[in-house]
Amino acid sequence: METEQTLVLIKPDGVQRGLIGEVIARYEHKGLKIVGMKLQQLPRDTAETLYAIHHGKPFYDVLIEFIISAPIVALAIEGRDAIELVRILNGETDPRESQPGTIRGDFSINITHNIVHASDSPQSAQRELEIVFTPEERYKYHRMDEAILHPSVV
Ligand code: FUP
Repeated sequence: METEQTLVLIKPDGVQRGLIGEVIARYEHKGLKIVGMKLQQLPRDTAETLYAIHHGKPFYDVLIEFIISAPIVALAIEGRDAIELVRILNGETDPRESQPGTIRGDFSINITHNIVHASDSPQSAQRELEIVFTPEERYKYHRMDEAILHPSVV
């Protein structure tokens, strides 16, 4: 178990459907720590940098137009195994394959409008966090429940 940070974007559909609080609560209630957060309409060049890996794929243009169409909420999330835990909480990329209880399984039915983005590896987390957040925008603090969440290390 390693303490990691990961980038989450609550996509325009999550913001426009009033799901910001619901989505953030899922991560907070799990025991993960929000260390950075901002509402921002992504400039096109930032969106293209974030999704560079998908450039040239059939869904790329639709994905870019969608992600810049309204504000997103960017979250820097920290915790033990945060990268994997956040992706489990999010569910499968295609909401039709996502289990109930996951964010995508509970709130979406369309692969483009799938509510959330999350980094998929330590390398992509570092790259994506640095695109969206300056170092000063990621804060250090303790949650009051850390001793209960992680009893073995206290
Ligand atoms: P994820 O890591 O779950 O966000 O998924 P990907 O990085 O593979 O895909 C990024 C986004 O591209 C998805 F959130 C939605 C979109 N996408 C499609 O529209 N169609 C596809 O077949 C795959 C991805």
